Amino acid sequence: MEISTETLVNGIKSGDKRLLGKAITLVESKKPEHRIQADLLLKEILPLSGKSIRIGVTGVPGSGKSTFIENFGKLAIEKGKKVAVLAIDPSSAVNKGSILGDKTRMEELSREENAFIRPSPSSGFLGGVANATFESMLLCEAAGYDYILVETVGVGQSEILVSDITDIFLFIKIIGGGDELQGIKRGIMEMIDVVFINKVNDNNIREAKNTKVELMRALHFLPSKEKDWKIPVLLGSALENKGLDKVYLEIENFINLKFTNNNFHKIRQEQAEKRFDYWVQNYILEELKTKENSENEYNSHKKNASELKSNPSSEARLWVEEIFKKKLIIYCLVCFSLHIHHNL
Ligand SMILES: Nc1nc2c(ncn2[C@@H]2O[C@H](COP(=O)(O)OP(=O)(O)OP(=O)(O)O)[C@@H](O)[C@H]2O)c(=O)[nH]1
Ligand SMILES: [Mg+2]
Repeated sequence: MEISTETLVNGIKSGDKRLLGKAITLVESKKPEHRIQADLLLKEILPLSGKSIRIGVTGVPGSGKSTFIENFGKLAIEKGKKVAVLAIDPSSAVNKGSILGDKTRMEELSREENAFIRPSPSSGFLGGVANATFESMLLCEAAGYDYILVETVGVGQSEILVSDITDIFLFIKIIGGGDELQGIKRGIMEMIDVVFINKVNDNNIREAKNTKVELMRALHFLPSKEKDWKIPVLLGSALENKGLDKVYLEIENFINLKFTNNNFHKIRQEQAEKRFDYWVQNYILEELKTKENSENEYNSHKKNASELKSNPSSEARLWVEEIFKKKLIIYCLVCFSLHIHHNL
């Protein structure tokens, strides 16, 4: 990356979308030299970040997440907000394709001066993709975006990753279909703060209302994520711009309640702690593998696990214990030789 950190910082501060895009490319990069510059950049912009409302949007493929984000984004802009859109796409870690990037969606929103749209990182491991999205979020916040919408692309794990980096979680549901059919597991239901039943029109309003009753019944049995919050189930159409104002209002209500309950910053801190622990594990593994010259041992233990010769957890413990024993022996040898040297 030829662009200096200073240029990137100034570009972000002045709202230059091209430089914001370059900065995001930098934090997405896995090259060690890029990582060093990314850390410097993040250090500079961190004091300017944190002021946005981070909104996660989930729902089965085709439920209308992108359509929702596009029209909701336009609504927020009408209300004077700046809107950034990011995506988490762990499936691209496997197929290396960027789903959001391939589609010419959100065209109208992308033409707005106060909108910034970034397709999902095109490759990486699960946690890495989420981390890149989180850091991209910080950059967008420093650039003055008030609302950051994160679309989950792909199914399953992406919801957990998104809920770990956002303040509010929106579920775009289609009419009918059991929750199992919609791929919505109990664990994901527990993360939801607001539900929007999409694609509702005059012809299916009865069905939509039945879906609402069913869903409210299911939600009733779940523990409340936020004290005094009753998850609203709203009906509307993202495409026809119906009901989006109600979602806007409920988002405001939810965020205000989080502040009243003193949970807004508390939860962000907990999320940061979780990320910290995640990276500690990652970096320790990296260090052990590379610096302790134990990559071969690592691979051989891993092979034992993968060939089902032994239990993965026992095998992992064995490898770690071996490394620390080796370190202890070296330490004892050093101490011993210093001791002899001292006594001579
Ligand atoms: N009739 C109707 N169609 C809608 C509505 N909202 C979205 N759609 C259509 O549903 C299709 C899928 O919408 P998307 O917004 O791409 O859905 P998505 O959830 O982002 O899909 P993936 O990103 O592929 O998971 C598109 O053809 C939209 O035009 C709606 O309110 N009414
Ligand atoms: Mg989409």
